[in-house]
Amino acid sequence: MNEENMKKLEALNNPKVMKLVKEYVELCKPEKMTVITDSKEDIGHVRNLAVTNGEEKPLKIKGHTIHFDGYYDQARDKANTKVLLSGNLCLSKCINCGDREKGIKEVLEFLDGSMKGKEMLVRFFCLGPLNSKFSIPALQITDSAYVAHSEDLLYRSGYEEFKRLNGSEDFFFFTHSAGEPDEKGNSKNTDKRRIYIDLEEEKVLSVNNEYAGNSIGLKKLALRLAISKANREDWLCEHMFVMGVHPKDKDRVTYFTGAFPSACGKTSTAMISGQTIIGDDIAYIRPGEDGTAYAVNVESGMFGIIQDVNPEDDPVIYKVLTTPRELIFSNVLIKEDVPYWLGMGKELPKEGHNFLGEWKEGKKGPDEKEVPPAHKNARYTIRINELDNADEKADDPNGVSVGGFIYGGRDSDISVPVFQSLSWSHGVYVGACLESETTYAAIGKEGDRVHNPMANLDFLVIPLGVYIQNHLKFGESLDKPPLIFKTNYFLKNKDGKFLNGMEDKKIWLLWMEGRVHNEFDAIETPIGYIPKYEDLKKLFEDVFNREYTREEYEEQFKIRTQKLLDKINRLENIFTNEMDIPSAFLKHMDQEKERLEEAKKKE
Ligand code: GTP
Ligand code: SPV
Ligand code: MN
Repeated sequence: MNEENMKKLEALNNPKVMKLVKEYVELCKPEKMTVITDSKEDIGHVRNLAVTNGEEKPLKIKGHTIHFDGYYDQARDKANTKVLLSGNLCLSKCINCGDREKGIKEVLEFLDGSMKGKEMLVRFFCLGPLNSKFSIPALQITDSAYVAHSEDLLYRSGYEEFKRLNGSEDFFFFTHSAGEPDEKGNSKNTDKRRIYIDLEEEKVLSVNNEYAGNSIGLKKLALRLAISKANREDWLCEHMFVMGVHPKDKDRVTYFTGAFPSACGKTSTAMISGQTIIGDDIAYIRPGEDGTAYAVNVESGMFGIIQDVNPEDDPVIYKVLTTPRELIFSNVLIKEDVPYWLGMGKELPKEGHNFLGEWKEGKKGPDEKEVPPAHKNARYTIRINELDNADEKADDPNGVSVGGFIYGGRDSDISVPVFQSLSWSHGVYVGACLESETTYAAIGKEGDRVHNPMANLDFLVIPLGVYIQNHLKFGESLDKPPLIFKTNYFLKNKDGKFLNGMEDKKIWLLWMEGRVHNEFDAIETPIGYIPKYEDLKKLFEDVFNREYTREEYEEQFKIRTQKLLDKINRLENIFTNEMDIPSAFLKHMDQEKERLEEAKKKE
């Protein structure tokens, strides 16, 4: 450790930081170690290192770079992500747990010498706005300049925040190593990829991977630690966007948060034209002094899905991706320093460079599968405060008062495009019963319908029953809890065609906003309140100047009674195998079943 680095660490006056850094330098054996403060020079060093060490390459547009993850490292690895618990405990059927002692021993062995010949970066960040009751300081050690650079785009710098800690041990800690590189520079030993979460010491150890969802401590790894912290401290930590909804010709903004499973619509919703974005992935939510819920974006940037971003469907994002700014593309196709991706609205080149390496049409990967030009889970990384549609309260340490929660998933044949729950506790039931088809954002089969409570299943580290109880309690503690809505953008007709266009979600959003202000009547159905045809017709006319027909409405908003009953049956099987499911939740399930059976008799 040279003098300059030592000084930077000493200035923090934090024995735990000092101890951890020394411990992991000794274990990982990097060639060099650099402590990065919040200064422009230090952060610039990380950005340059990512290019000089080959993890990123500059592209044609100023500030844009490309990073490729390894062929087998294109999504979150659920199987090798485990919550470590002492004494063979299991939290829930749906949570991947492992023995703590064995797990730590295993991952420390993989980390031993993992940074040989590389530069270890020591980073300080703040989860949530600076100097706020929401904020959680986080220490990240990594040998990947791409990971550290991504974190500079995605999170608030926290070296100064660590000084304010005054030596406290209360921070999250993440160690990551990409491990030994292969000939392309990617993690070689993906069979030894591990992401182990230690709730006891609030740390996560991650090795032999680069894909952001596995490597970036502050993203989904911190989400898991924060869910445990929120459980202890009575607030909520959710896989949610935070956005401002701005109704036309009205001088007001209403804030919404929305939970959708990975690749199911958070970014697409938060970036709808005419609205403002605070965050697109993770929110901390606490009760405010005025009796409403307050939310902040944990992050300050976006790691967004690029597939299907085109000038017609996502004009706001498309412009961001095609103008100069600091931006990292990952796993798209590159030809002559220009990026191409699936669904971008123009023809893609037949050859170029992608996550396989040199690629041309028809080429097969090491698994003998034909390789598409760009990966479905290809993404872009940007800062939110540079966007024209960034909300003015994006960094407000108090957060924003939330008018509504939205839950949504990929559901081709059951749920209506939008409805409002009957009450807070019924809304918790609706969120906890969310089902969605699996996507390319996690390794494994796509398109399987799975139960994904609050879109947070992959990140749960507390028993499902406790998680649901916390939501019930949270709403009860508020004078004015957010209204809870459910959306479904993915309803299809018999021929497999989507019943709604991409932009239709704007109408659902404006309807929900109006409901928060008591501006629309609604129809009570067995599942909750659905919009009246007349209100949607007017909204479609006002916003898109398009006719929304009664036939469209009837096909989209019919209550599919039998399918809903089948769904309850599926979920009953899951919930009876879980411990401590709150009785209020089970009562909603029984009551909804009764209402649906009644309705069925009348059909
Ligand atoms: P993570 O970043 O993985 O947490 O996901 P996200 O929830 O932010 O996903 P995102 O909004 O980026 O959704 C990605 C995919 O959903 C894209 O492939 C979109 O084309 C598709 N999508 C979003 N909105 C709609 C919609 O209204 N209709 C249809 N059919 N597809 C949509
Ligand atoms: C998700 O998978 O939900 C994402 C991308 O937002 S990441 O968690 O970074 O893999
Ligand atoms: Mn996500």
